[in-house]
Amino acid sequence: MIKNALTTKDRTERTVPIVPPGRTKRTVPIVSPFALFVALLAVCLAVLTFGSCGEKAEEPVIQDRIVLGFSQLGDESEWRSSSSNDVKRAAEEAGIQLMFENAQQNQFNQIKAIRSFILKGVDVIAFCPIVEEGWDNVLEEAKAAGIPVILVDRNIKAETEGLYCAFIGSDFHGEGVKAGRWMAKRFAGAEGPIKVAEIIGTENSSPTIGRYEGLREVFKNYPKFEIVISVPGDFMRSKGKECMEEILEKAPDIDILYAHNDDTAMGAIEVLEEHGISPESDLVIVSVDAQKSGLEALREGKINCLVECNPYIGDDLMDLVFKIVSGEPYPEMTFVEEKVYTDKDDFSTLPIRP
Ligand code: GYE
Repeated sequence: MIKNALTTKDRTERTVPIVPPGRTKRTVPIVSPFALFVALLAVCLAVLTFGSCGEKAEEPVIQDRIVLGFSQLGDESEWRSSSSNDVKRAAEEAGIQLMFENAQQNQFNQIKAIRSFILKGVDVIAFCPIVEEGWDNVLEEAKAAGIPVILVDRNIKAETEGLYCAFIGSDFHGEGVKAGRWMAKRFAGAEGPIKVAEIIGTENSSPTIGRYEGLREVFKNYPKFEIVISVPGDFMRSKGKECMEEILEKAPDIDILYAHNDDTAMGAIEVLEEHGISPESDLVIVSVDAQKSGLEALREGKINCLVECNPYIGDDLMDLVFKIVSGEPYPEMTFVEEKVYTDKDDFSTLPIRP
């Protein structure tokens, strides 16, 4: 169970008793504490300034929708675009006012965005932490301001507990395990050594750590697999190309390419083809995500196994936001459902990705 959850006291302090009717219109207006404070201050100042002249102070502006500050970590992959689009769609459909900031793959920008959400007095902050460490200070600030924080997609390592109230995303370790198990099955009759090259994602990020460790956990039981090279691809197609060039130079004789996401796999496939190596027959390729390009490559026989990572968590996130704001019980950990798609599947059953 989650260790960093806000205490019940923290949560109830933020409680606003509303029942969202149809999720589009509130019967009771929600007022951000900070907005209310600023509005009241403005009224007091107006009364002090104009009171003696007998003029009426202006009504405070009351925010009648829940305000969610969302810090997206960047734009590095197809998965990320799907995630951003889904959050925007779900917020609109739920009638939640979304303040969306894109950090362009920079932790400092994310911290800046979170600070700006705190200053604006949003009701809830959600963010996809680019790396696991370095969030304690800014999350302490959110906590001091009484603003609940939800981790979306990636996880963090915090030094103190109670810095966020919920997590919603994937089981990255489980994804690594699924990839390893599939490899073990595919190479069940084969003699070792079976040489694996790995293109990892962003260093020190939770998906990279989970997918890296999950695979190695399975391989402990199958010593015939040998990870001969592991290079950082930052989840980007362009870096996937660079990684594949490096792999071909340092370890040309591999049996399996394990890419931590579709974009790096696609970059690698491009390079393999440029070098006259067939992704269909010369090696086995395993990737994570199962977004549009990955699924197309699976259909074309260029990828053999796709471990799904589900970016469509917008609706669950908005549900969580409603529950937290209205003081209802809510799940502290939500893991989304994910499958494995392989070259042996009936392709007509594969999901269609936008
Ligand atoms: O797998 C990758 C993206 O954090 C789960 O980040 C996400 C990962 C996803 O860039 O494509």
